[in-house]
Amino acid sequence: MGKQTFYITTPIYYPSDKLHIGHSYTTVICDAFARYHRMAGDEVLFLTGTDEHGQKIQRRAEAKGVPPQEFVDDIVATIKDLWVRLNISYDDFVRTTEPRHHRAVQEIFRRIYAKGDIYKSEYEGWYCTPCETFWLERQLVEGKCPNPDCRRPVELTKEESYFFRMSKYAGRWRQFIEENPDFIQPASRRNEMIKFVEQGLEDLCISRTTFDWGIPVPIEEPGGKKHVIYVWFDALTNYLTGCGWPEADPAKYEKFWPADVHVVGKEIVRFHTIIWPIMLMAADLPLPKTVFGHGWLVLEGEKMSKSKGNVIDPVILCNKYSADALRYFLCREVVFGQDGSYSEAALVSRINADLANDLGNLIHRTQAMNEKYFARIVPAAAELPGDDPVGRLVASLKSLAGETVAEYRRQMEGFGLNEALAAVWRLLGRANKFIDEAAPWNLAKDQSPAGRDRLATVMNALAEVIRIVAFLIYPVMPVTAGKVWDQLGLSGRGPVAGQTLDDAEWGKLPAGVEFHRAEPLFPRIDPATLEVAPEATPAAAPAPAPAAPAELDIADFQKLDLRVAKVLRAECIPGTDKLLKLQIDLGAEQRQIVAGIALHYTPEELVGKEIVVVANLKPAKLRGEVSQGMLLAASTPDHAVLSLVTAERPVPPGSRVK
Ligand code: ME8
Repeated sequence: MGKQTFYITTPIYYPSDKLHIGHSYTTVICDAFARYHRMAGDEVLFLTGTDEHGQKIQRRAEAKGVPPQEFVDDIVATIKDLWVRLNISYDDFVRTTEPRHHRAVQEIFRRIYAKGDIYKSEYEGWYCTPCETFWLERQLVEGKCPNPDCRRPVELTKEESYFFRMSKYAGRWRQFIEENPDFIQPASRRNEMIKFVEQGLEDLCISRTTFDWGIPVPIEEPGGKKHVIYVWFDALTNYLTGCGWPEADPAKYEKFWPADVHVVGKEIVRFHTIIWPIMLMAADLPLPKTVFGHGWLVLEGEKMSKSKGNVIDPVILCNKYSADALRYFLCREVVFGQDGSYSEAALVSRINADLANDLGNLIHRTQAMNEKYFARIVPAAAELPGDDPVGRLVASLKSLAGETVAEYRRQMEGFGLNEALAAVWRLLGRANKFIDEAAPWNLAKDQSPAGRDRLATVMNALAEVIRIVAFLIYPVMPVTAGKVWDQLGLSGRGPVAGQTLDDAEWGKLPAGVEFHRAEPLFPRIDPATLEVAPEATPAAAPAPAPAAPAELDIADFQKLDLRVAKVLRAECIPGTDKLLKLQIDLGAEQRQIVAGIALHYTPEELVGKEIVVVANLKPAKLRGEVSQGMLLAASTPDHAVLSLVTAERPVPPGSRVK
């Protein structure tokens, strides 16, 4: 039998700004499913990308004074860098500005046009640029965008446009939804979509003439008028581009289309479950099997979003806690499909409880005992008599391990990611308890052959559980799984990434492997060190300015020794989310300063910058680090934006600022 295929996609994100942990959430989850399916033996296509056209991007580029292509190129580079940091194993990345994508979009447009389902008319209605969505007058809420997460002003739009005859397909859509109850998941979103269509399906405006940052409509216009294709019509087609449609790679298309699942946030389920399937119906192409609309990561009750400015930078969290810890948190904390809150305290508590304690301790304790009792070589299990209490404990652990693998597979096949992890953690909990119940330290006192057999069987069982757990955590924590694999002396069998899940079966631990000593996987984090106490807030952490600053004599001002300094190195300080430690060159000397700017700048961005520092400030200690000076930065009143004061032209480090 040939391999099964599995085609999974993320939304393609707008490169209008750097991405935040909401976007990382979707992408990490898709990565975990992609890795799971590869390990389960499927041939996987995992697609992500960027949605680069449209009025929103064009305006952002104009505001920055750069051509749109240059604008998106810069942001796409940061997005790809983020995916490297988070170990995202995508197989392809579609940028909608690529020629292969232009061909796909123009082809689907042509096909639907040839069928008579695209026609020209006049559009008059409302447009929300941040959401890139057309709205009817009756849909607006108090004259604003009805999207509850947006509610921004809409613009009256009147222009000649092409329309997609969606209304014609309402009946077919309804029939499809009834015949394919699993197409929209979770079920609650399905009901919402049915209700939406029941209110009446309008034809959709699919071209714009008032700006030009888009894919041209592939139809000769009488007066040479230029229409560009509506950005959602363009973006949705990426899922076909990514599998080689229409002519780039027909074999790939045959193999992978229709997609197994499009994973999207709940706010864009409507585009994916109404517009997209109808586009495919009209183009006579098969429909994807599932659209999964997950919930939002919320911060203090509000959706995290770029426009609200309440976003958390995943790069900072990766640097502080490791990509695996963040990935685990995102996959475990939120029930897939529902909203979930993000807080750093919750992340730290998951690291301490689940990773340092449950997982880390099991491995550490097992390794230490194995070293003590068997000189690091994992012993073979013995046949213990049926009534042996230790034998019974091992049998029960073995049976739970088997059930866990089965439950894990079932959950992963059905998008139950956090349930799958919960099952693994139940096994870890049981294994930790098993150590206390089997008490190897007592068994070790019995030096008879029967006593040695018992001890060997217990140590073998623990190593077996750890080996199986390495498989099961791999999709979510690939680096950690690799470390566990190596620690267990299994690197000779190839990397954990190349293993197949069929080997996650009790008894497949090779004989004679050496369980190595290693650094703790996840050192415990002291929650008390989480936030910087207000009195310790260092230089440049934005503080509200006094209402009326007192006037100074020039002599007072001259007391300040302001200097230009070049940043030589920068790094995060573990246990804080705001502080960075900088080594700076002041010309005559090098110094260390600590600055509260980690939420606004990554260490890498700072290196090489010529900043301005107060050089004659008394040294202070922050989080145990000496700070010899203070850097200057400007901040908006809401602290959302922080901007370093830098030297406008290159001057030698140490130059006086007057
Ligand atoms: O909508 N919680 O792009 P986008 C969870 N270009 N997920 C979140 C989130 C949050 N707080 N914030 C964002 C677009 N996301 C279109 C998509 S697809 C053909 C075109 C995730 O940059 C979630 O997956 O606004 C959401 O759907 C997506 O990012 C929106 O990204």
